[in-house]
Amino acid sequence: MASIRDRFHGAMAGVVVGDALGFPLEGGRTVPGRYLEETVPGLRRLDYSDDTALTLALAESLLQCDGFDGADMARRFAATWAHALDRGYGSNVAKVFRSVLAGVDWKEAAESQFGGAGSYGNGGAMRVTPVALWAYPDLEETARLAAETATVTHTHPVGVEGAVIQAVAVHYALSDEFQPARLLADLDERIETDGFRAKLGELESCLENGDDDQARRRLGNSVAADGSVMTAIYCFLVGSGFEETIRRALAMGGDTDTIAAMAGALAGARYGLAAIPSDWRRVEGFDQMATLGEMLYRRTDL
Ligand code: R7I
Ligand code: MG
Repeated sequence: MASIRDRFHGAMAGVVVGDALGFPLEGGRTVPGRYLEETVPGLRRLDYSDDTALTLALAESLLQCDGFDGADMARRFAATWAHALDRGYGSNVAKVFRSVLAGVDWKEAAESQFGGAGSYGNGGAMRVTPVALWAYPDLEETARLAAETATVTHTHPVGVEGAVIQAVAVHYALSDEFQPARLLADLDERIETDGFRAKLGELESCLENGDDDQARRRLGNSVAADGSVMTAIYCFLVGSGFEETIRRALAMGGDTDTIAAMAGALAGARYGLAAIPSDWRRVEGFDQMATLGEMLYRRTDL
């Protein structure tokens, strides 16, 4: 089994590998034949998208501020967005960043999204991996901090819960003796929104038959948190290694980069950095993400 240190590195690197391999496919319905075997090796660059850009910013904020500081995190997110606008950001989240840069209080900026409903997009979940590492091995701190970091842009209960579920799943994936049943039992106790409650039931039946087409239909492949977080968890739980998890996630279509980024975090946390194929390591930001994994590891007592 990979060491816990290697799994910290793997969780962070898994985000960027899934994200960068999925980015060219985002919104597509199917993966072109031999995508990983032929298309990817021929691509000159494999850039990361907003998923990794904000994961980096979130990790740096936690490390610099020694914990959650909403104003600092909001400023870093907004600066990251402004620095490279073409990384495929969600269509509405840019409004939050513009408001923050214009001096609006960070809480107000996020709360006013969608007429005050807040965003239920998967943006809070896609960037949450460093939270699980930061708080490890404290599970309840992981869940609490995940919710806090989500509210910097996503205040809708589904957007917040998506971040909590993904962080809790990374936490379980990091544990020495990972048992899927323990993760599912935890989620069964923890989930509060109707959307995720329904998806947890679907996840359990999808896991019984392992049919990816059915999983795509029943769990979703959209930018909504409750249309993608359980899909990533499904890919991780049915996949039997890092590579297989990513292949399944890429084949889900739709919000491919985010589903693969979340599934990659889980598979990286479980199988470690050493399990990531070497030709996938040339993605932009790979070393930076692995280094942040090391920095997050060093501040734990493990
Ligand atoms: O959640 P967010 O950061 O976007 C994440 C996804 C990832 O795949 C990224 O890689 C990127 O491609 O987008 O961005 P938001 O703009 O907050 O939410 C994404 C989308 O979800 C919005 O543009 C809306 O279409 C939808 N959405 C909502 N629609 C109606 N009412 C989110 N919340 C609402 C809502 O309350
Ligand atoms: Mg995406």
